[in-house]
Amino acid sequence: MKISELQEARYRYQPKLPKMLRGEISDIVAKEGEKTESVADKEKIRALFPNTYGLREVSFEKGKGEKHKRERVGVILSGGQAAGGHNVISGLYDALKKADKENVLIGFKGGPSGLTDDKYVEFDDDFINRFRNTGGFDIIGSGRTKIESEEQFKKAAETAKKLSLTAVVIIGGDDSNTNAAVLAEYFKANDLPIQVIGCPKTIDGDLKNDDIETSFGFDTACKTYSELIGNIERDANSAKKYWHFIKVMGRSASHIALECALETQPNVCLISEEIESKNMSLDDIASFVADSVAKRAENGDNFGVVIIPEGLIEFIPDVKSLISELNDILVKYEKEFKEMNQNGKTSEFLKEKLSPSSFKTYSMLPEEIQKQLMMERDPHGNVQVSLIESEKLVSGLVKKKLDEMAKEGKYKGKFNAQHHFFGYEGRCAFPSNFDADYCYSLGYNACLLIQNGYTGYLSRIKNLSKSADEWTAGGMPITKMMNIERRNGVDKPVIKKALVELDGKPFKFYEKNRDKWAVETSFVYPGAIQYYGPSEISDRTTITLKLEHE
Ligand code: FBP
Repeated sequence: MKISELQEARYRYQPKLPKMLRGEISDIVAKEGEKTESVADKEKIRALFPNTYGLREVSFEKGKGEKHKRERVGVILSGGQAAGGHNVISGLYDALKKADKENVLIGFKGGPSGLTDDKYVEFDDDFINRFRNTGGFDIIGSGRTKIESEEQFKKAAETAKKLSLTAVVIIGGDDSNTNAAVLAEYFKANDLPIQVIGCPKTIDGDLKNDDIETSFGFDTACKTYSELIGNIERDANSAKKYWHFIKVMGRSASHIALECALETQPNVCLISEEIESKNMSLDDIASFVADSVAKRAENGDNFGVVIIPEGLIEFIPDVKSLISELNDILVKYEKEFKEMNQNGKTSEFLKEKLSPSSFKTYSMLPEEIQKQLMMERDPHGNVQVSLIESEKLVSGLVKKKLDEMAKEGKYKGKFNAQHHFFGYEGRCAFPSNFDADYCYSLGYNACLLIQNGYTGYLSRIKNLSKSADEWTAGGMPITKMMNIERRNGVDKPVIKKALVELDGKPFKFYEKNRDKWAVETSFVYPGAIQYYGPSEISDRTTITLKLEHE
């Protein structure tokens, strides 16, 4: 198979480990901290996880450890791709082999279903070496299966017993690590000596808290999108004839949109969390963007860039209520909807079932968006926002608003819109040095958690705004991050998503500058990810992480 020169060079890149993880595995010891409680719904989560609730936080430090047991570990890549997944696996593999050459790493194919359906490969050096420091999840593939039925648990246990597994590592986002917590609890409750460790993955950046400073993949995805947005800004500033509406991934939280805005300084960046907190309607959003378009037109600048977070639609309060009602209705009347898709009587049916205010919101939306809102939910009950063309929705509303303003003599300009969606482009790029190092460390550290007997923990590497030398390693009980949320019409224990904090430093920085950016052309062109060269360029991380932790 032909490989690129960059891939060839990246095979030789040695990811940086925190200083404290270097040296012999047996020279690292675990130190336990405080007992933990879940972030919310304590009693309910405690009752659902009687064997894995309230565990203590763990930090690793240098010291004289004991001889560890022999391991046979299975690893799963779960959910959406994020740059660095291959490095989590190579870090885990290297640590296992360093601890004992006889240790075995097995990769389950196609996500969590690989475990329930007994589909796996066993890794060796040649296999792993072909994937070091590369993007993608193609080493074993990924999937979004939710392990929740008794039958799935039994099948997972059968596979694990058949393969004599001592542990399973799940590399995933909030939903996938919820799977990890549930599986850890099941194994414990059934006296099965199989540990479960999670690793925080998601480009969305919403799996974070005091312990998990960022999820992997966020850094690479934001840098990739920011490069493209910067290129578009430069094109806009050259041609001076288009307003570009750019939707960026991030199913729920707006961390990606915000980071890209901090990197590229567009004219407008919508932040879903702010829209929700200010109770902004679709009309308010249109006025907000149209205001920038009109002010720039007064200066003769009929061009600009607007960044829209993928999850926007679910945060507009009236649309949010509509979606929540639709979620319940779609589950309750599944059969009827299948029939209706053929006879086109959806609107009449919804008029009967939705509340009057939600039906009004539904009726205001363009037909395409109405259809997109009715599309099948993912296996975790989420609306598939990547399929909703909110960039077109917003530009359409802005155009309407500008037409009204023109009639009132408040706008004289030209408005031509271009639309973009940057999502899949950023998930499988070669991991930035940050993600390559972070992921390798997460995988390596997962092995230490296993060797020290922990289960139901998330691999935790901290101090990430400093150089890798100063990073620290440990583990955090997954139940600490959980709360109860309504999914597919049912209350479920899930990891609480971290949304953009409106009093956090990244948003405050944006808020302070946005009025200027809205009118002036303050674009910044970040350029492509650099893998080699001066460390201040090739190892730099996101502005978000820097602002949050400096
Ligand atoms: P994860 O939460 O699994 O990491 O996935 C996030 C994401 O990339 C979102 O940004 C996006 O909305 C979604 O996946 C797309 O899912 P799919 O790959 O199934 O189309």
